[in-house]
Amino acid sequence: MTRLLGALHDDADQTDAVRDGQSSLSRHELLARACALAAEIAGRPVVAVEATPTLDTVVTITAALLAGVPVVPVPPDAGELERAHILTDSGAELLSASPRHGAGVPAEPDPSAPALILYTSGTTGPPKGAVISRAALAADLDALAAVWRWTPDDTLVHGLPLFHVHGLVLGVLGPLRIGSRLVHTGRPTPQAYAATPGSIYFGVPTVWSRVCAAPAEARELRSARLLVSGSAPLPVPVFDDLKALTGQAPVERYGMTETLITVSARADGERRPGHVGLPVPGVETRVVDDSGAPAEPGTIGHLQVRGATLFDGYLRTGRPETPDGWYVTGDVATIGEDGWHRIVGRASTDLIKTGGYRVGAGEVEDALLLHPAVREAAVIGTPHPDLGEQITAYVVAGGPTEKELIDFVADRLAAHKRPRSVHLVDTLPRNAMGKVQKAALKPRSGRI
Ligand code: MCA
Ligand code: AMP
Repeated sequence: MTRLLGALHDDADQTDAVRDGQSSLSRHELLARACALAAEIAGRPVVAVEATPTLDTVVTITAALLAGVPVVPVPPDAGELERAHILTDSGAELLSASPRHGAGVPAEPDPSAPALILYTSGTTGPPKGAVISRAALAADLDALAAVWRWTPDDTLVHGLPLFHVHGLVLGVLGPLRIGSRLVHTGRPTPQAYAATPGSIYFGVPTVWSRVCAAPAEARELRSARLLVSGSAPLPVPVFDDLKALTGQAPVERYGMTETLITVSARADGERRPGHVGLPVPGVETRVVDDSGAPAEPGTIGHLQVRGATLFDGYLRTGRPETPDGWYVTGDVATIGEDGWHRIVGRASTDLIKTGGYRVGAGEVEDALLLHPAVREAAVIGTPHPDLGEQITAYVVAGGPTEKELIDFVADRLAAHKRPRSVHLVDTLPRNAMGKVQKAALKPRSGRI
């Protein structure tokens, strides 16, 4: 399909192609509104969009993609520090949608052109802008369409945020390329999913865990075709409960902002608890040992990926990769004899996954250190029954309470980057070189 959002240009209209809690748009209406806005923004170097979970966001991002203008979705709850960083670093102008009427469909931009700049956390420093090309988006969505047998007959239901790969690329651009309907529920609650008929439902493990905790709502999903889980490890008990309550096992898939979705279970194949499946078409994977040599099947090592879905690189710094073009994911995994992948964990303790959000420990530490009374800070992920991991901070400070420090971070960074708990301590454990020993904090979590 030559156009990135191919189905949007189909003659066959759908009266409610995209719907949120309040209203809906047909394909023709979405295309007309987006073309009008595209005519206004064409030629700008890069635009930013306040990515609220609304149809306006869908229209604005669609317009930028039609115009070939790279778009930066900004988390609506980003605190002042994070927002300023994203806008300054990308040089993007924040768009407010006020389209005129009656513009034609612009010419399709080159597939190699950048489509999205998604800000994502590293282990240290502020988030980096990952540049994702139109070709990578198209390759990934086509691969998932094949693997999940995702067609125009499907109705996708989800309530995920529109500023990450999961909710935006799969959750909005997927339907606009493939032609399925999309219903966005605003928030991904069990009640909203149960009340919204559909054939495919997307969720992060926290969403599925909450669905299982609401059995009446879970049973409403029995008529779905696919329940897809990703963005973080799906605990085996949640896999089992979901299967028991809905009559079907979830389809797990694995990915990253930098690589898009690279490994998945098939719609018509096995679904194995604790495993994320096989590489999708166009993607190669391998597991290597500490020396970089390929690991034996079933052996734990470092997961690397290569192929058509990789990002172009971070803004200004490019794409880190091995000399033969493999992207080092930072995830520790096994690939069995039969090719099935199991994600074991992350190589670094400084990337935390909380509710499916990726949070860099360094970014939260830097925010805490801006507080005049904070002398030292160490942030780690600790197990949380609902969120997978929670953000836990150990802080050496004279004066502020735990709540003051949580609120201090919340003012500066997105809400999910707030520590859930702050332990005020006299000193942080350090090695002879003066480096904080985070491993020494982990076992003592909650007891300092
Ligand atoms: C949160 N709250 C707090 C604190 N933290 N209150 C006090 N102190 C804190 N430290 C508040 C929240 O503001 C909220 O309040 C309430 O507690 C509940 O918060 P929470 O438990 O976090 O639940 P939630 O707000 O319902 O969010 C859970 C969620 C959310 C819906 C699962 O985490 C989510 O949308 N996750 C999706 C992330 C995602 O899309 N990741 C994809 C990345 P109030 O209720 O008043 O607001 S892309 C990716 O990973 C790759 C490519 C892939 O593979 O997909
Ligand atoms: P992000 O860039 O926010 O997309 O986060 C990517 C990270 O999420 C990966 O490097 C993994 O650590 C984690 N992740 C994504 N999907 C899965 C999954 N199905 N199972 C385990 N971890 C996952």
